[in-house]
Amino acid sequence: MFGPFKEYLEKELFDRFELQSRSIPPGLESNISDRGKNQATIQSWCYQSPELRKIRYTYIDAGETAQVFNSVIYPSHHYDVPFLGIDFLSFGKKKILVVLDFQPLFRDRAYQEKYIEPMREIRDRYNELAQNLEMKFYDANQYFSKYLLFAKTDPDTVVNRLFPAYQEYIQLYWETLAKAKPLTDPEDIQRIVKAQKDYDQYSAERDPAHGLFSSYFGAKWADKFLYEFLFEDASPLAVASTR
Ligand code: BLA
Repeated sequence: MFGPFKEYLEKELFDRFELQSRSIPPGLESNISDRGKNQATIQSWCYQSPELRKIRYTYIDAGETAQVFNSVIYPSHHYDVPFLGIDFLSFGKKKILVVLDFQPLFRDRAYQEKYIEPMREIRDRYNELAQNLEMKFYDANQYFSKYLLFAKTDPDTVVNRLFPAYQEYIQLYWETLAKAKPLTDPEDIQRIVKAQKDYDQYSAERDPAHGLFSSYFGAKWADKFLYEFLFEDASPLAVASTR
């Protein structure tokens, strides 16, 4: 269902950046859960470039039961540019949830003007994908922008509306990155290091995918995948022990 989205992102990345592979801890690159006819595979890819310190994406293919495409792009610590966050999920073809955003590191007016306002024009042309749904796991005011695409939708809309919207957001993201001025003051850079780490901690603690990963691959693998790959700058501490 989301194959063309993954291929588009991949081609863009390879055409535009000098990518180097970034290692994924052994055993986490892929996994297969074989429960008779409900086979599920998960596969992940990870790269870096001078501008982007971590580019990761994951595809879960459980046939008709579940299709998931998830990605986060982390800019270098020399840029205060938001993360590009992608989370597209389809369960049994009936329940399709899509989230796409420039995930802000900071929430002040100047940051908002610079990095979030430019999304507005695109968002306004894809109203049906911006449904203002309530968030149950995350706080919409933490690491989400006010122009995120967040929708419960159907396969036709995925092809005819989400795909063009996705391409426009990604193009805007590359433009944003190209325009960004690298930070040079070590204090400014440290502020980004901290903000990106806080995002990993927040995300690891709340990720609604833990249950999904556990059900296919077991809780131990799920914890490892979250804390050693997806959000590797988070420390497991409290949360892992309560699971
Ligand atoms: C929700 N994301 C979800 C859900 C799952 C995932 C299972 C719950 C769906 C439901 O309501 O049943 C899946 N999350 C994943 C997977 C990975 C993951 C497979 O991290 C990793 C491989 N989530 C993100 C990113 C964004 C994001 C980058 O990982 C930003 C675009 C958003 N996912 C997001 C939001 C929800 C969600 C906003 C709804 C959560 C809520 O209601 O609070």
